[in-house]
Amino acid sequence: MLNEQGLSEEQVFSRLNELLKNDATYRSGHPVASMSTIPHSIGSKVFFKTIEKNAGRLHTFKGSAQVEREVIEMIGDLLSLDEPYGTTTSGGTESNILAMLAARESKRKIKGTPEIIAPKTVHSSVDKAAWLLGIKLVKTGVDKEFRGNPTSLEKKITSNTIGIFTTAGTTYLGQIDPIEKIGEIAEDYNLPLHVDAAFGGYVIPFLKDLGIAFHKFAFEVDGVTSVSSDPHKMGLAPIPAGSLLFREKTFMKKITKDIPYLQGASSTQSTILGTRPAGAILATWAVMKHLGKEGYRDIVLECMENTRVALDRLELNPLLKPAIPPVMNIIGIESTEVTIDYIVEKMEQKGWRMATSPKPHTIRLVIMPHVNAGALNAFFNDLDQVSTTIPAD
Ligand code: 0PR
Repeated sequence: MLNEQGLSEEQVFSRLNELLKNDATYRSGHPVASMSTIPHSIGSKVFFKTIEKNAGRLHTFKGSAQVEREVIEMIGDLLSLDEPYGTTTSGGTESNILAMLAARESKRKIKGTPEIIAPKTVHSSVDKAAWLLGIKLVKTGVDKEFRGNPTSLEKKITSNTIGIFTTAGTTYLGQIDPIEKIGEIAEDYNLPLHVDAAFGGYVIPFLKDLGIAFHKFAFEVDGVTSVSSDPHKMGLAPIPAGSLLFREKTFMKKITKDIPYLQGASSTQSTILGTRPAGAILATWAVMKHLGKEGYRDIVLECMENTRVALDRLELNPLLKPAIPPVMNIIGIESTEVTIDYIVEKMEQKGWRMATSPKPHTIRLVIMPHVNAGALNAFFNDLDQVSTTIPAD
């Protein structure tokens, strides 16, 4: 109910703080399955200072328009694209919807319902995009390590296929699809290929720099048409910050709509949202400029070292094991004795905010920067106890 008379600031804060006691805080280390984290402090500062700016009105906020272009260029640098066409978005969901829209609007004439083919490990936002855009999402098989199977994918191509979606850093296991092989298929059939690197976009380039792993996943693969990558995940920007980059201008044009009553840069929009916070874009710019490649490399190294801490703890528990050797800072944990549901119930009672994945049925750990060695050890102390306590019949 909206009160008739306003409350004092003090009353408002006191009531709000009471309500927010139920929120987990990143500082506690408890959200161990979140892809967000504490934004870098420079990002928070810029965000608060620029809170009233609207990126849906880039004619009014011309400086912000320039900053957005520079953000796209910096992300292009990470994704091996010198001349990127693209836009910032509110996150991975919006980017996937826009990438699918670009494929739909670029399609040659087809008779039936347009189809997008994707390994079954794609994020649920790809299902959402297909649902919104009237597209049939055809899901294909994965190998033993949950990477998309190119042969299974190629077999599903029909005259109604309008594009292929893949993932670099899957939500459940952090796995990377064989983008190079799938890129060849996309080229052979002249189909647009989207890579959802919402999570992996700020991880995979640095795994390479660190000599940990080398994956071709973005525009260095010829067949790739578009890549999404989220600053508000491993990019350490405040929410909502996503991005979608295209290799060619024609695809960008397919998602651009005229807004005839507005002037200059405001007279077209390439996002789903109209009014949208420029603050998140400006904060992304500040965080990226401030950290540089070196700063991100250090963060990824720390997350990978903490992933090792988690793996070492897992090895000590004979009843738990990782579903696959982790590719990045995401681990899916399988339990051999006690059911995942039981473990989740007991861990939630202990105050952990748990997440599971269906296939393979695992407990999901995302080792973000706030999930430090201390938080991990506290988590595993509880997990060891719960996973080795067989429930009574
Ligand atoms: N792509 C991948 C690979 C993702 O993991 C996520 C987020 C997205 C796209 C969507 O990103 P946004 O949340 O920025 O739109 N996955 C998160 C997770 O599973 C959050 C999430 C979960 C978002 C379910 C949407 C959703 O329906 O932790």
